[in-house]
Amino acid sequence: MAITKSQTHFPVISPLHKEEVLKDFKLAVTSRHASLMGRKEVFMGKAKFGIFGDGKELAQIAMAKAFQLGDFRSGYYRDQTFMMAIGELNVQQYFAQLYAHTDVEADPASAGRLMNGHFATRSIDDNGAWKDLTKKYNSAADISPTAAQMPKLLGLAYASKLFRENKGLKGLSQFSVNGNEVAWGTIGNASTSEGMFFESINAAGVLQVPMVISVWDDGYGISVPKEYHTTKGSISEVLMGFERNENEKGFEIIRVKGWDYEGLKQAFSHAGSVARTSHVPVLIHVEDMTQPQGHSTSGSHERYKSAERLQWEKDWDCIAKFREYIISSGIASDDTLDQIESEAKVEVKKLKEAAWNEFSGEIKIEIQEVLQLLKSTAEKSTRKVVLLQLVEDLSKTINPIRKDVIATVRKALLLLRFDSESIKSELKLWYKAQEEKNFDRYNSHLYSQTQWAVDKIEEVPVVYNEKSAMVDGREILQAFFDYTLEKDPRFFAFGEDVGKIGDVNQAFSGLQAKYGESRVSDTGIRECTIIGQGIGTALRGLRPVAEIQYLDYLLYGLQMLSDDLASLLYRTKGGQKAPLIVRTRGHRLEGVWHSGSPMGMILSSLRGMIVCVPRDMTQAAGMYKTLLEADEPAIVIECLNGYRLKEKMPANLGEYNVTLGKPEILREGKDLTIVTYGSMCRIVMEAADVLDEIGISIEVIDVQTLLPFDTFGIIGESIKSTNRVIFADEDVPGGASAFMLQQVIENQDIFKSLDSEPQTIAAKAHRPAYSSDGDYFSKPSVDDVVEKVYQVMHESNPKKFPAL
Ligand SMILES: Cc1ncc(C[n+]2csc(CCOP(=O)(O)OP(=O)(O)O)c2C)c(N)n1
Ligand SMILES: [Mg+2]
Repeated sequence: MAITKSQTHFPVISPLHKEEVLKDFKLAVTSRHASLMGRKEVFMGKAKFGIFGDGKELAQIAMAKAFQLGDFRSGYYRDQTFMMAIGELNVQQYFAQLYAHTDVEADPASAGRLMNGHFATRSIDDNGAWKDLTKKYNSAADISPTAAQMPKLLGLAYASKLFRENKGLKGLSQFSVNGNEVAWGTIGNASTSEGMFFESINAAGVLQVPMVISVWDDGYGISVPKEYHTTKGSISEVLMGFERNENEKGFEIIRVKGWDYEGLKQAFSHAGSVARTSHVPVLIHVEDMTQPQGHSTSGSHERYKSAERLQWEKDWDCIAKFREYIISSGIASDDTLDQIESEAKVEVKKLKEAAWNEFSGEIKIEIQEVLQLLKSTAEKSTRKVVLLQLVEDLSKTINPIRKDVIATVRKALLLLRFDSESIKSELKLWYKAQEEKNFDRYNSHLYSQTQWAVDKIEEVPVVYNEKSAMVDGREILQAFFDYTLEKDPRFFAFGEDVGKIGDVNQAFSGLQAKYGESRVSDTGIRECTIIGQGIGTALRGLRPVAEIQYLDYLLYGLQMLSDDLASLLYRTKGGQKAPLIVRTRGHRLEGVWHSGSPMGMILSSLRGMIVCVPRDMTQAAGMYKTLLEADEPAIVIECLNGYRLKEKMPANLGEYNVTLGKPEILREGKDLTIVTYGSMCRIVMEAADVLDEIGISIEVIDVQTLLPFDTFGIIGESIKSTNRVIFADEDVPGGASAFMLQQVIENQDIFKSLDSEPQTIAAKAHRPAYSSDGDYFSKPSVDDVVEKVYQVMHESNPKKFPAL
């Protein structure tokens, strides 16, 4: 299919068309004035930073016309006009986000948690239940890293394919109407240089999904012109090899100008129908866009654009061109357009002020309360003079924010430390109430707060009977996945080698043949978009298990997990969820890239996710069960060396679960507690036998999950009876072993119970060397554990345990 060349068409002007054009003009100028005033607000100090959608208005109005109920957008910070056009953002909300108003009503996208230009719709209600997404215009929740909207865009589109092809999903009417939904992406021209853009484009071409990706091409990425970003300076040129033809599937590629109102409408309408009806991905390269105010409030574009370029941007500004078009086609006069524009400007100003008044009004009330309290406290206190000084300072603050209020109270409480409780109790009470409110405003929703939180899932213990045979660990997983595929049509799994051979360790063996490709499938080698595919499908009500073949390769997908998935619930303040389960295997096999245990990396980057570290496949299956009943995103790290080890087949497979956050005592002992997880459990248990023979009794605890971490206080209780503790794992020193130590020391009140210094056992700081000797000299062995425990016992009783 040839590239559609952009040209201005002059349709017959009906009253209806005229009305539509003038409505579009009104929206374009409304959005433009919001951008212009937004920048001023930042320069006046009322907001910290601003990035705006000026210069991109027309294309977004055209995109909104093709966008239908049930569709999804996954885009970036320029899309304000689109969001306004679909009715999911009004001007007041736009300014509320700019000011960081923490009220969900005021800023439904992020409740003030994200800088402006980060859009989202709310797909779950306050109880965490899904809304009917087919009756809504949907936008995924934006994130700042360039091109990071792409991987989940693929997943949003892939969900439509599953809804169309998997007959078992037909009953899920609140998520899809026969897979008719299109996923619409937007991206800046410079951001197309990112690897994840190309990975997503390729995957969409392979999968043939209804994804329309529009490139807003304004010729720059901040100060860098497109010649430095893109081969031949044109992304549509570069992607021509992806174009479909009569014999081969691929992309529909369209090129259009950002100022061409009729051309844009035609392009988006065509793209929408191709994607919707035939599930063909479409790329729309929108050229000749401008940035009237430059990139953002961080700088001015006069620094890097020539006078000619700046003049060109004025001449080819899409609103100026739209105006010319309206006048030359006889739709309206200059005066009429002036009139519309000045009305729009007045309206924007009014709504901006309303947003400011609501935002600052809340804080003003808090200030009044604090001033009153401080004054009355000062009257009773010996620190009257300094307290009244605080009163004066706070009342004089220009554009005060919440920090000014709370910092004043905290200073006052420090000053009041010698005053009696009765003098300061009112102030303290007020502060405590604010702490709760501020927790909700700034710190809530890292994890689910609803009935689908993992800690709300009731425990069902594993049961064995006389028929329970000893089988390979992988057979337990296979039986569990079989059971779940049968039972839950929303459940599906995909990844490298997951389909035909049922994963490299065969936990899905035979299941593609049994349930079909829409349930168990192979993907290309593309970890980043495997995660995106999982996020996007989970955002649309499905229950994906996305497989990363080896834990060491999680790094390729980690960015999406960290930036997007782990922060989703938090950054929307409970407005969206994506209960994706990432399945992977690690800890021990062979060598530098197949035996890693980068748990510290995971713990630091994936707060917001559940981190499960099952010691065997029975525990793993129980954890999957819990996760599938809950709605929290999770990663499950199976033991790479455990698939062929024998385990007893549970009699209630698919029913029993594992309570997450609850460690299990694997062996009772009285001298020392060892806290560990995963493959290290077996090593520590072996060491326990050796130690037993020399008269040292150790208690072994498997934490089972690192996030959440021992919410039952089981480790602390154990230490209170053994009085000694070692935290052992096979991450680098200072990794997850240090995390476990910190969690127990800070949360379980053990300091006074300790008779010996708490210790950690970890791997060497480098990655493990190859082969069995490499493992022995890199990772903690039974001997290492024995010696470390012995050393602790020697220090406490050198007579009984002489130095080795
Ligand atoms: C991964 C990443 N690197 C760098 C940045 C900083 N950054 C923000 S916007 C931007 C330029 C993007 O240009 P383009 O994609 O053309 O979009 P435009 O702003 O021009 O619409 C850069 C480098 C970022 N947000 N994310
Ligand atoms: Mg650009």
